[in-house]
Amino acid sequence: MADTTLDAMVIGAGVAGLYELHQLREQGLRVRAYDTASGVGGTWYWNRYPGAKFDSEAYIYQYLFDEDLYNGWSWSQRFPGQAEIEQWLNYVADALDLRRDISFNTTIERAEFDEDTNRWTVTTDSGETIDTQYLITCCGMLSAPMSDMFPGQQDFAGQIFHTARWPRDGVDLAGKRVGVIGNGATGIQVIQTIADEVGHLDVFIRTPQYALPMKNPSYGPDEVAWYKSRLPEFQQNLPNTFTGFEYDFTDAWDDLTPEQRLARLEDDYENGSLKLWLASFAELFSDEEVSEEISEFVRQKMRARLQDPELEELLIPTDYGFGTHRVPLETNFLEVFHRDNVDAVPVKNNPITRIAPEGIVLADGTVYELDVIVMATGFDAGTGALTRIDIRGRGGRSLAEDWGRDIRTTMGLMVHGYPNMLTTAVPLAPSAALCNMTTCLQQQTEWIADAIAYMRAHDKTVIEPTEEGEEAWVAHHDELADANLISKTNSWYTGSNVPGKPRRVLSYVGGVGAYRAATLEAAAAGYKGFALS
Ligand code: NA7
Repeated sequence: MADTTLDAMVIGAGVAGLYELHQLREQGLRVRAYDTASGVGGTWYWNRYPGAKFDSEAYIYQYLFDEDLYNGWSWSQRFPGQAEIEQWLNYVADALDLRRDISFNTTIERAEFDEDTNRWTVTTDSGETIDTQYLITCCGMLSAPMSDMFPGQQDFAGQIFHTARWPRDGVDLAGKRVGVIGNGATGIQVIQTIADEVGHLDVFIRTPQYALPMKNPSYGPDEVAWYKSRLPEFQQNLPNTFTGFEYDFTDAWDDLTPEQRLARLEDDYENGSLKLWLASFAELFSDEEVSEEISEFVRQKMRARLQDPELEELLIPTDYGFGTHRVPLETNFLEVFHRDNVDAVPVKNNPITRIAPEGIVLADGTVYELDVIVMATGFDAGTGALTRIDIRGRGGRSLAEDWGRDIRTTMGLMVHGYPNMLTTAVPLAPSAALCNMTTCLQQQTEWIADAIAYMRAHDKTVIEPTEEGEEAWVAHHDELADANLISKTNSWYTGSNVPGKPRRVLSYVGGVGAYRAATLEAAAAGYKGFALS
């Protein structure tokens, strides 16, 4: 006998998990969410490193389904920081009275589908067993940290932290010798924030990043009233744009003169947001020449800020196109390297080989002596959160083994062989890459809630994508992905940051609006591509 019997179990109490729990409870299901964390927030619970903040405008990184919920919270900035975002998700949990149906401090270790009962048996780290009809994973796209990376890490005599496991009480960096490994979106936020405070900062750089300066005005009553008045527009617009942001591609590159193109790029750059990336020219992702022109536009901006040939060589990308992996927004990130207490350490040709008790060791034997090491080394994106759970589908098949061979899903919503397991923020749906995460997660959780409502209304108990349905989606995904320049660049977007991970563009690149239409069409056709029984 299981300790707990549910209709639906939700793993994760972040943006997706909270909303899924709410929707299924509204349907009258016995539903409960579980989370390793001691509070709600998911990504915004874990990523409390110095400088963590939005790159999406706060007013669109929102739940859109309830006007009162939207209007009941007011943001202090265009791109607020982690503390405020975590407070907002706590506000949501309280406003929807979700906490009573969440088990915190609980890690899911195993989930096994029983083909006789058509139900899942789930085991937690405290030994609790849960018997549930539906298993709904809301574990986040970027939640499995790449933290165990270098030989000798355990023997480091100082303190070592992955950014996604930053201590709640913070870390005293004042006057310390600090090393940061990684300069992705996370590393950049850390580096620009702590440079002032530390004694000395070594930044270990393997791949430089295109940097776009963020404009982050504070919001008073006027700005808050302005964005709140736009809710109907956002409800209409966000689910249908290419990336789930408020802006979209409007002009074709070939329709404009070179002067008009430049004016457009300047305009988008001056916006101080991700607009240059997500709403300048769609050809950025498909046409090598356009990609190179826009990349060069950004490089020039970076050169003008650096004005130092050595730093330009080290910090300005030349071997991949702008926007073919995550573009970070930054504030004085490049200028940090002009400071006397900051050094950029190139590690592409002279890689980090191990961590010694005194610091970081490079291939040529150089040792960087450090008090604190910050690992801004990223995540096993899309798959890691689920492959770190022992998930067993039909015939005992293992999701970790299946995805270890080939990463396949049906619209990122289900996986063939795993009946009644519904997924969010997994590969082959728009997730984190080219997507405002809340837009995508709302759409996915709503699709799942609707599917369950449909099943109940039609007296069905089991849903599973057919093999052919999955094959068709994977083929469609790959066709778009292979034509996209993202497929040529190494990053978590293609899974290349995890040794041995099968390479595939993880996120769907056909556009948020097109994805949404495809999922809704499948549902409207009686769940085409899925078998219901
Ligand atoms: P990312 O974007 O995966 O960045 C990880 C960084 O860590 C990146 O600069 C890597 O360099 C670097 N890295 C990883 N391993 C090493 C080794 N062995 N040596 C040197 N440098 C290394 O993770 P983030 O946390 O910044 O961002 C993840 C997402 O969170 C982001 O895209 C947003 O959507 C939010 P590399 O590029 O591999 O050469």
